[in-house]
Amino acid sequence: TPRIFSGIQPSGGLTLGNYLGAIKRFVEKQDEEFETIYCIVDLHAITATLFEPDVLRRQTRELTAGYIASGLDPAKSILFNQSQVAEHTQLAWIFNCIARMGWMQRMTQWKDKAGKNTQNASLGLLAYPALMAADIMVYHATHVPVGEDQKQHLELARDIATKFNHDYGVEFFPITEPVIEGAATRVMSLRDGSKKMSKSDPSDASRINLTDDADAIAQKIRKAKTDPDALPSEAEGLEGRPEARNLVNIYAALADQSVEAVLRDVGGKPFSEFKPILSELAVEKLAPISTEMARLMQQPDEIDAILSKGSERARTIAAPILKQTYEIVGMVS
Ligand code: AQP
Repeated sequence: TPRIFSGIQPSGGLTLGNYLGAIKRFVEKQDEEFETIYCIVDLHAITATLFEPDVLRRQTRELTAGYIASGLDPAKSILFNQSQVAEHTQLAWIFNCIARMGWMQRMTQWKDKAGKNTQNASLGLLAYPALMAADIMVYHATHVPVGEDQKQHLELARDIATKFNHDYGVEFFPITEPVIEGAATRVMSLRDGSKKMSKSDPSDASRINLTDDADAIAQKIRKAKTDPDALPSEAEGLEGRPEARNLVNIYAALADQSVEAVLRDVGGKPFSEFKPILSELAVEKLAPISTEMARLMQQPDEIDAILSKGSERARTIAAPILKQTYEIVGMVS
C-alpha cells in the first residue's frame, strides 16, 4: 500500500493555514487507501528558536490534541512525536553527509528565517531539510501531503534520496510524490495578502488560531484587509486581488467546494455581506475543534500515552529501514 508521511512543528499554536493546508487533508487521507503516519516534529521546532521546556511540552500536547480534535484517529493513523523515534536523527546524520552545503543554502525558508546574519543562525536551521528528508525516507513514504510552502523542501528530499541511491548504486529510497491539492494550499495573512498565514507572525490579527473562540474568529474576519470592490462571479476576477482571493479560498476549503462554485453563490456581494457569511462558516467548522482540543488538554497523560504508543508503532517500520541503510553504507553491526 502507498504510505503517507507528514508532520507539523509544535512551534506555536495551530493556525487556519496549518488546518486547511495540512491537518484537514491528513484526516481525509486516513480514510483512503493509504497507510498514514503523522508526526509532531518537535526536533524541527527548536531549529529557529529554543523554547522554555514547559512551553515546548505544552505545544507538543496541544498539537496532538489539535490533530485528534480535527478527526485524526490514532487507531487508523500512526500519530507520534519525532524525538521518541531516534531513527529519524540517525538517518538524518547520513543525509547530512549526502546533502551539499549549496543545496541547503539555496532554500528560501533558510534565507527567510536565518535573515541577513546567517553566521548567527543555528546549524540545525540549515540542516532542517535533511532531517525532513529523513523523516520521510525512514518510512519509505511514497506520498507527502503539505502546503505550497514546503514544496522546495520536498524537492530537496527527492534530491537527497536520488543522490544516496546513485552514490551507493542501489534503488533503496523511493522518489516521494508531494501531494499539494485543494483550494487552500497557501492560506495568506489576514492583514497582508502577500504573506502566508503563520504561527510565528507577531500580529495575532494576521491569523485565525484553532483555539480562537467564535468572537475572536468573527472579529478577525471583520477586520481582515480587503479591497473596496464587490466579489467577482468568476475565478478570473480574483486576479490581482490577493486578499479577496484568500478569503474566497478559505471559504471554498472550509465548505469543501470549488472556488467557481463559491463565486457562483457570492459573486456580486460586497465584503460587508460576504464576511459575515464566511465568519459563520468558519465558526461552524472550527468551534467544535477548539472545544474538543480544550477537553483533550485536560488529559495530558492520555495524550502522552497516545504519543508513546504511536512512537512504538512508528519504530517497528523505521528500525529495519535504518538497519538496511547502515548496511548499505558499511556500518558494522
Ligand atoms: N499558510 C499556510 N497555508 C497552507 N498551508 C500551510 N502550512 C503552514 N502554513 C500554511 C502547512 O502546515 C504544515 C505544517 O507547517 P509547519 O508547522 O511544519 O511549519 P511552517 O510551514 O513553517 O508553518 P508556520 O505556521 O508558518 O510556522 P512557523 O511560523 O513556525 O514557520 C506544512 O504542511 C505546511 O505546508
